Amino acid sequence: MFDWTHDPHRRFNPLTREWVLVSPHRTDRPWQGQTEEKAVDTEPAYDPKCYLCPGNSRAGGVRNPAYTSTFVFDNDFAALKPDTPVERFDQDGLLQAESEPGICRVVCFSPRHDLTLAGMELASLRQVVDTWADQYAELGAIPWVRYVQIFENRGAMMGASNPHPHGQIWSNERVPNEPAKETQQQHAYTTARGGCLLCDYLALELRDGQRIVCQNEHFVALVPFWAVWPFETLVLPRAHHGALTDLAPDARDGLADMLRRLTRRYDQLFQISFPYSMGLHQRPTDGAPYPEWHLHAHFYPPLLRSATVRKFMVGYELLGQPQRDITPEGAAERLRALSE
Ligand code: H2U
Ligand code: ZN
Repeated sequence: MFDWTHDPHRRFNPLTREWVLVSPHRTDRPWQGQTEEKAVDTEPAYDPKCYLCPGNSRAGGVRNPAYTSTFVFDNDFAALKPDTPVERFDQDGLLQAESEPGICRVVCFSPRHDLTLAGMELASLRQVVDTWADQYAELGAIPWVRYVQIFENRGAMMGASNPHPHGQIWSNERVPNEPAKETQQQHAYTTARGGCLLCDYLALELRDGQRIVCQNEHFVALVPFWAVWPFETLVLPRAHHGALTDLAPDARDGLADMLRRLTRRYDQLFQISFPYSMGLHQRPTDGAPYPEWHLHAHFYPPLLRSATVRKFMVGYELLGQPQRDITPEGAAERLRALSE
């Protein structure tokens, strides 16, 4: 008899059409490989050497204002530039390249150097949500900007350059790979079956319950059935909204509350300020309506079994397909057991 909690199997991600291998029987295998340094989290409220703290100078000499809530500025080392000249290259369809204009910004979540999303007050988190919504609207309104990617790299393990609470926004002319796959898949689902892929998925998860982590009136956090990272989560609005700008004030409060509750749970899992990459996926901003698009946030944390042992995406993951040991249901159960 096949046992889903023990026997190897693969699961389908309907947002990307990709499969993930699940090998639950391996969860107890020994680990003698690399361990991470356990981060010591004693940051001052203000760091005179931090390039994100209020009033300090950034690389290149610009001085930050004495900001008191959120603060947005153009990235001094932007990966994309708005005035990139238009160029295209195509050799036999095998060598293709095209110029890519874009705008990159940095968003400081708080003037306090020592805070994280988990430690911020609800009202300040709501400011972050409003700032993201305003940036999505402002950048998305630029005629050539077709996609606005809001994200946060949290923790040195994820490549964050600074503990000061901040995220980034990259907006560019062509929809990047991940949201392009999701656009295609949500559209195909609506065309074939009517309804919305993520509305239907959320209804199913709420009936089932075993992958739900926490919920409030407006948002639900769950470990998706097809999660790749051990403690990956998906944050979904209960109502069908395609972008942050569609959220009414009470739903924005709901998102702020969900971010706080989820990150507080994460911090308790291994008793450290939990590293992750998180980002919002919203409808493209090329002017088409995208009625099938359902706003959501992905959290991709790298840690596997403790503060010092991380999941590597190597070998079979790189060459074959992603693989996980602990089941999504087991991960959800552990996250659910923690307090907020
Ligand atoms: P990360 O921690 O996710 O790398 O984000 C910090 C960003 O801040 C990074 O993209 C930018 C870097 O380019 N930055 C500035 O814009 N100005 C500075 O003075 C230093 C860092
Ligand atoms: Zn700082």
